[in-house]
Amino acid sequence: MITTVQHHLLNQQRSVREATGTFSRILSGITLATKMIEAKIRVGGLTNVLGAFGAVNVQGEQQQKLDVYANEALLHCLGQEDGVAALVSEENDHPITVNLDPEKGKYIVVFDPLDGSSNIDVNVNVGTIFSILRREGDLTQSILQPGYKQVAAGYVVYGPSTVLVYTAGHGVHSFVLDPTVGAFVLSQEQMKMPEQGPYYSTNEANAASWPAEYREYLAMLLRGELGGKAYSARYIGSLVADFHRTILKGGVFLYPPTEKAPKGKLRLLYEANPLAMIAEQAGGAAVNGALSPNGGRILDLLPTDIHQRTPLIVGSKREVEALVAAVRGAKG
Ligand code: AHM
Ligand code: MG
Repeated sequence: MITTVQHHLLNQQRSVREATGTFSRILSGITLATKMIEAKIRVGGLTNVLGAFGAVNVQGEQQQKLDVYANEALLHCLGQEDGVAALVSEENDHPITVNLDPEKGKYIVVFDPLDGSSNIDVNVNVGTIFSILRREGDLTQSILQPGYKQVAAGYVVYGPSTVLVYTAGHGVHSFVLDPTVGAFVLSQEQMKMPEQGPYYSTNEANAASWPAEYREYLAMLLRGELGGKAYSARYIGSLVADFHRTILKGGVFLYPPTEKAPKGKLRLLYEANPLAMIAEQAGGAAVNGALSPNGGRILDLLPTDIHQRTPLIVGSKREVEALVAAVRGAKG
């Protein structure tokens, strides 16, 4: 039997008494937008969608950069939904309000329309990341909720196949886009991240400017002191793709603070939070490496700005716990 993502969500929602269908419609809006994005990516080189925004193509039309297109697709597919109070995008400086009627606009959707943009022009995996929050009174306060309050989170990775992974707080499920019917079809329910894995994933070119404890942590992984086997490296430079490998194979992805980006590079609301929720739901962990007993659990951080950055260490439990111990050992 084929189960589409819409069926899957409806089945899950049946157990929620007050479910009105709004949430399912929002997810449909997201999946429609990601199908539009994937269709553009598939023919990228053919239709002049690659390259700099602002350039004019051979037909004399304005070329549209793929991340601008991706943003517009999401704004279009979600901007007409009554149940959406506001949309927050990496591509927009400010939230876009949709329906401020408190009786109707119950959700806020936060997204990174096309993550890994440096990979767009070289035909390497990119992705879309999203997070759904419940509006609780004041809009700004609702947008700046800590990640543990997310109602749902997910991502789509545009790779050799297009895969959607989402959680609504009851496990993590993955779907593959079947291009022949245009539907995301269930491929795995209740995904679990291995407790430990073979890979570390980081931009090692930054290592000289990381805090020393991160270099020591990496050296420990390379010496095989965690679990007996030396780790191997994998780094794509697209967070969604690096995370997707980590959830399937186990290991750790880390983007520590650097001299250039002392607060980290990745964004809390639409990169770290959704992936942290998915990681935890799959049995993994995500921290920012703070010197606190839980190592700065990502989902506990209280955002102060919609585009706020954070260091991110996410992956299998064993590796994330070892990082927290390394930070505490160095500074504690
Ligand atoms: P983007 O949202 O502008 O694409 O930036 C985020 C990306 C992530 O996908 C990836 O993990 C990271 O930046 C790579 O950064 P770096 O090139 O510094 O290694
Ligand atoms: Mg991004």
